[in-house]
Amino acid sequence: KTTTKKTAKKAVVTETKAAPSAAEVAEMKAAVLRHLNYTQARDEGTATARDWQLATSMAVRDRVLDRMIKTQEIHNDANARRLYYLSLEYLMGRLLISTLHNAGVYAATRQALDELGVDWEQVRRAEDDMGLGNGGLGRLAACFLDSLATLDLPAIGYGINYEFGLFRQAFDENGNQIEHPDSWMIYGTPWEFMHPEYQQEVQIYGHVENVFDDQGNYRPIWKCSHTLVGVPHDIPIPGYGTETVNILRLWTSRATEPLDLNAFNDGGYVEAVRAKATSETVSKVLYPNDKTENGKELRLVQQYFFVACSLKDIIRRHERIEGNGWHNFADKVAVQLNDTHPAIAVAELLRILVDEESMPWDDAWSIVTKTFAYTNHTLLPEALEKWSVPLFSRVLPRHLQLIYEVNRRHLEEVAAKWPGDNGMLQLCSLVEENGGKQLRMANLAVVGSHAVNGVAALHTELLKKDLFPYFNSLYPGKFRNKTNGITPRRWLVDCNPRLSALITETLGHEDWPRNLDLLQDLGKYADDAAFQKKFMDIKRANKVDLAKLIKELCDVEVSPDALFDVQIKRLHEYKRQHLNLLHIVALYRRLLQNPDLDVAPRVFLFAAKAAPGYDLAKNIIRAINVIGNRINNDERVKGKLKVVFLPNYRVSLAERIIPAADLSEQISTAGKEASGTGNMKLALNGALTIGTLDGANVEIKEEVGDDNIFIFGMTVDEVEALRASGYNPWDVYHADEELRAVLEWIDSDYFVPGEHHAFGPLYHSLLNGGDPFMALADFRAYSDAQAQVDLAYKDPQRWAKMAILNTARVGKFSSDRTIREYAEDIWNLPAVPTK
Ligand code: B1N
Repeated sequence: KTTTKKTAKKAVVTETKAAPSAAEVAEMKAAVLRHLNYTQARDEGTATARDWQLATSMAVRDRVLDRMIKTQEIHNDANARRLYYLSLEYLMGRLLISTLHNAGVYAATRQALDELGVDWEQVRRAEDDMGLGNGGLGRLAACFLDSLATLDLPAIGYGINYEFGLFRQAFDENGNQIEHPDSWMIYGTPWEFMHPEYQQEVQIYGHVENVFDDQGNYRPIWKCSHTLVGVPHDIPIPGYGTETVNILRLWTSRATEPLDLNAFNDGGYVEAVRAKATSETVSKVLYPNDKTENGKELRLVQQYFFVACSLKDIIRRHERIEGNGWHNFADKVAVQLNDTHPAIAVAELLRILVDEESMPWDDAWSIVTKTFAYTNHTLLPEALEKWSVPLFSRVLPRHLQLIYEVNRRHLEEVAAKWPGDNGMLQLCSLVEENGGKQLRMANLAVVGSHAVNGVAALHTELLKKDLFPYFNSLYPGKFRNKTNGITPRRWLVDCNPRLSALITETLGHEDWPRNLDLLQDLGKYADDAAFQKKFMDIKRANKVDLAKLIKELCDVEVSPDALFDVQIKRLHEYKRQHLNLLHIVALYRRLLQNPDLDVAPRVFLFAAKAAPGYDLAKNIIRAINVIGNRINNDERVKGKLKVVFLPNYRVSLAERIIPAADLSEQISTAGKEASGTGNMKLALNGALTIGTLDGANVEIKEEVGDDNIFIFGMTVDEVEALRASGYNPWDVYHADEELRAVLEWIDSDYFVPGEHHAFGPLYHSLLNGGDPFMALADFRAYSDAQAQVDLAYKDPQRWAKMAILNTARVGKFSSDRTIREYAEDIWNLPAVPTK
């Protein structure tokens, strides 16, 4: 047990906000102490960091709750149109700091804790991340919630309250990834409120019978065999600089009460409890797969469970105000599908309207398509969800029938547009017939929505041209672009207080976190030596902090004067962490051959989780760990090169790395990264991008200008052309002597003495495996671009100017801009002021 009373001097605090009033501070102090005493049952003398963290969280929570209740009242009274965001993932991270900032009590609370003698750093660190997502898709949902509330848009997020979020990552002594369960809520969380009064029952499994109803009509009836109960847990989502507090509603699965009485009477009490426990597994654990094969029954049950609970909740809310008001349902309800994970909602709403409300098909279908819109997040074929028909018909037999009927009507339209074209029918069908029959959820989502969007300009073009050309001509205008964004609150105000204070001081106002385009004005100071010094001193201070963390976590010493070169994102072949590694090994080799080589000292930082079943990704993690370790301990490189793999990448770790980054690695194979959002966070914090023309990198280049970014490698067209001409990685291997040496070195037992071909899987994927993501084809261009980076870094004025211009020019990538575009172009959603 650690107590957190501070012994040493006061920490130096850079505050963004004007100093709080004494009354505010006193009020906060009292609130924290009250919760410490009466919620945590502690006194100041015995309180742990966790006690203080909880007491502080609850003190600020109280304020937010008042506003949340008021916001909901205003939305209900105004009968406001609402946006419902359906997502299987929300990567919220920690909530204390963001809530303090958004509620406007950050400074007062910091001072209150200071006066209480509590170490803020320990309090901050005591909070577990809420890690209910895999990566970019889940974090995007979290940024969107922040922007929706900040823009006073009435919105509710729906998802699953996973008991276990994304696994915690550790490394074993051989550098291999080990997964540990993330039991983030084992001791409860201050941010969630259970609402049993709004629980929903959901039917599942069973079969369909055809029976006569009481009007003498023959109709299919779904006889379900299982019932699940969803209990909502609400998390308040306060906007920044507004009184609006929206809600994130996450469902926990429970069995129906009471226990199965037949089993109980038969002496099957334990069996009945077991069945209850099975129902409760539905919300147990987040699938840790980012774009790899899913297809598991439990995953389908999760999807249906949360979609069915959410739709019932939406309908309940609508009926409470409107009575039986289907006529204006689509006027009041907009539902956004975050990828195809909630696409079953299309069939579920149709089922409710047709089966339960006995609505004519065409009327029902019109409500469905007016209600839904779908965001596509990837073109990778392995990530496009498909459900085997036999599995689907067991879990959702009635939905299967309805989807077949949707398909029958849809294919009539297709046949009318392309008469006699069987190939077109096959492409457009909701059912894939090759191999075992499978339902194509992306096709269902496209057909069942009025708008479909990609997440960056390039991605949307490829969506229209390569993935869905036939749907694009069948439905002109349905496809739109909505370039992703990030919330500047978490990704600048909260995570980089030093830079935030400098920006506020320089611009002379605090409007920029709500209007990020105002950062443009910093451009004036890009050449100003005094400003450059302040900007780079802040970068250095952030690097000092990160260096301490690296020492703590990895026991590696790094110099804050070295170039911090970071690649932080999920581990996936298309993101090409292995291209980065090949270049590191080439640099190492150059340094061994010429110890006096004039290169700026560099620290290569990685952080990434691999899906537990993705063996090649895990082999790459091991290679980076092992090779890094060898390099770090080789005296001959004289500290010019360090390689660090920070364990357990997550939102709160990103918040430590990003403010300290000099260089941002965005090196995916062109055409494969739909957007990326880490690229935006890093640029906003003054890191320069080295990247391919992929995803949102293209738009970052447009914004910051060609002189302030390092672009290299093949374009989408060049990638396609090379593939079409028959790409053979052995050709590159034979033509590039250095690359050949690097690959053979990696495959030797130099890095793992005594173990042959420790990185065989990596070596073989790059050569005999055909190098599917063309790392070798881009190697030389990448290495040349890295040489340009080295040159630029050796010119501190030039680097400072470039870094400042990055921060100044990426205002476009605020998620406020993204959400405004969705609200205007897709949701038709007016703001409802709460002040
Ligand atoms: O979504 C992000 C984009 O910025 C990234 O480029 C994109 O890779 C990411 C199946 C996914 N696409 N698809 C997923 C996640 C979980 C899962 O089970 C697919 N994630 C993305 C935000 O648009």
